[in-house]
Amino acid sequence: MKTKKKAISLLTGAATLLGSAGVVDAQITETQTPQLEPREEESFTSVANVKGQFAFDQDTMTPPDEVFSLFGTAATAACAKPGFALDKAERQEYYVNVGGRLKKNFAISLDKLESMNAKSTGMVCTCATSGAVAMANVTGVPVKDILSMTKLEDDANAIVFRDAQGYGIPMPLDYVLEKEALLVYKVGDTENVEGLQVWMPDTVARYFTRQIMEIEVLHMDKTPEIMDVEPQHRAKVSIMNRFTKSFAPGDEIAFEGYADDCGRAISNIEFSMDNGLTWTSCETPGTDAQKWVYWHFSYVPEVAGTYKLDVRARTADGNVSPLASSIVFEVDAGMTSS
Ligand SMILES: Nc1nc2c(c(=O)[nH]1)N[C@H]1C(S)=C(S)[C@@H](COP(=O)(O)O)O[C@H]1N2
Ligand SMILES: [Mo]
Repeated sequence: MKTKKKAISLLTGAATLLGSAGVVDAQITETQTPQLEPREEESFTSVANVKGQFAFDQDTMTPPDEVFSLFGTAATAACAKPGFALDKAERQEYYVNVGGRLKKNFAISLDKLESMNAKSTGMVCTCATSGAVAMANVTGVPVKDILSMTKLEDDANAIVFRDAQGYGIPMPLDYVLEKEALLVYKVGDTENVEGLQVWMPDTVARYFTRQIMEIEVLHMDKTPEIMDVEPQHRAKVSIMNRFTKSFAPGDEIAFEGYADDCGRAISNIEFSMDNGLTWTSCETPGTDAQKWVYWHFSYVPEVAGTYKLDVRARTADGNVSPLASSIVFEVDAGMTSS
């Protein structure tokens, strides 16, 4: 899978239509275009009811090194501070303080955590304020197992995972236990270079504190509410291709990308090649809502031209992506089909 960092160059036309949505995170949202926005008449070769070969899976994973840096780029600087890798000595000294509304405060080392019963599971990490999503098989210790090392005070109703700078957002304690939040030290087969990160299903990345130094169990007057993805990032969809050359008429072009709705099942991936006038809807039956949908769509252009493919997702509960993902590609008659 290619990174999404090189995304923009092909799509400079899209950026001007974004309005305020583009400000937060230019690199990623530039590949997503609002659907109902009036557009200038552009000279794209229009194909109504585009036909192609569709397939999907839920096992495609983000390469671990991209998971660690996915959101820590300039693109999402507004939302995530870049982390840093621990060296060997720092890893050996790494420990987490666990305290707050507990009968007994304690500290636990990374070594000790790695020797406990581990749980591995496929999970999505989705940014609330951009199109970024990572899908990984993560390994860690359930937060529940850490807390069971002591007793909680009766009034405990919230929990926060903080880094050394104090970054962390309180969550309802029940929620974290019910979602089986994990203190993750391994992503795929790779040691988490930043130490510990909290991951949990159905929850946006801002809760996934990296380089956890402290876990505090809290009593709050009002139990905090869990934030969802921003409305324009519901039913998130992204095209992962980065084309560097033209195609020839008759070439099969294999598009691919992901779709995710933060814990809600995706039911269809939809494609348009006439600027959203007609959509070809492909069903994704039986999807696991805790994993992204990784889709493939192959299309064979018959004539030369400049084309634009728009992709959007539909959820089982009837939501359609407010932002389609778009890619422009050239089919050049001078090229010979490969
Ligand atoms: N320590 C720490 N963890 C953090 C953040 C942060 O600023 N500091 N940002 C959160 C947000 S908003 C996102 S999108 C993800 C980014 O994760 P990554 O940079 O490791 O890919 O980290 C989350 N965890
Ligand atoms: Mo984020």
